[in-house]
Amino acid sequence: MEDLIFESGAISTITINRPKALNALNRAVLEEITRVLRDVRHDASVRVLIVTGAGDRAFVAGADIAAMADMEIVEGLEFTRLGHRVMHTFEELPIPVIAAVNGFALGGGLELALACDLIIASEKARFGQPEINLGIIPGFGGTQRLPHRIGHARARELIMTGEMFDAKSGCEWGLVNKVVAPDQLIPETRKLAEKLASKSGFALRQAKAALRAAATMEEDAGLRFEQNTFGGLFACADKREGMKAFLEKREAKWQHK
Ligand code: DAK
Repeated sequence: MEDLIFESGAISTITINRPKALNALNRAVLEEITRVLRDVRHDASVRVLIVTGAGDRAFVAGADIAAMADMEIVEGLEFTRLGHRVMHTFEELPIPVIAAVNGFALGGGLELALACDLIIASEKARFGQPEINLGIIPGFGGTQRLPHRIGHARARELIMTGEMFDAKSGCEWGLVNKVVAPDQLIPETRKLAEKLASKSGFALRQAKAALRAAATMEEDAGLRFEQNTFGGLFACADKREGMKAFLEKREAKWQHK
């Protein structure tokens, strides 16, 4: 599909490719992402996933306003459910997902970045939830994930005013992991992806699950989840290898299990 480019490998990349519409998400793109994520989920050779936008202007400027303009309630509900499923699938992928934000990440674009584990942003990136200016509210999870990530006060202000913010502010607020020069975005993102790919994939998977519990569970349940997950790792090959390699002063050779 032309609107989505998928480059497969140990470090795989999804590029939303509708630069003329600033990579806005329509139903076809969301369905194609769903299909690609299903393949990624079942391909053990994929260790890290990068998500980015084509061109130099936008990561994703939101859900496709032209497509939403004529939707009635039933289509609107189906569209928001499809978007929610896609964001949820990113969160539930057993591998780390990095958003490489090259430009506008607005509405559904910010929501997509929020569903990723890490965000590297170009100095040119601009973020925001401008839905209020269209007479709607964020519909792909922003009202829940944004306050979890940057706190209620800022999220309320951003969602109620619809104002944009830059990458530096995103970094100061704990949304963005690193801000880089535009020409360094992909090299820096790949460097981070390679670092992650060098770890035990199995331990990373458990770390992601436990970190997710911090957002979805009460603290007591989350702490129990961590104990059980931590305990379970002691039955696994990579735990034995990691500790043995440390004691033998050599690099670990991970089996990812
Ligand atoms: N959808 C469709 N096309 C878009 C678009 C979008 N979100 N954003 C930009 N484009 C298109 C523009 O229409 C224009 O197309 P042409 O006129 O050239 O054909 C082209 O991209 C270039 O945009 P501009 O000419 O506007 O470029 P500027 O540099 O002047 O401005 C901008 C860039 C990013 C500031 C501006 O394009 C803009 O404000 N875009 C809209 C951003 C926005 O509002 N994003 C949030 C979208 S709403 C729900 C389901 C989902 C959602 C909510 C509810 N339910 C069903 C309940 C999620 C909603 C959203 O994400």
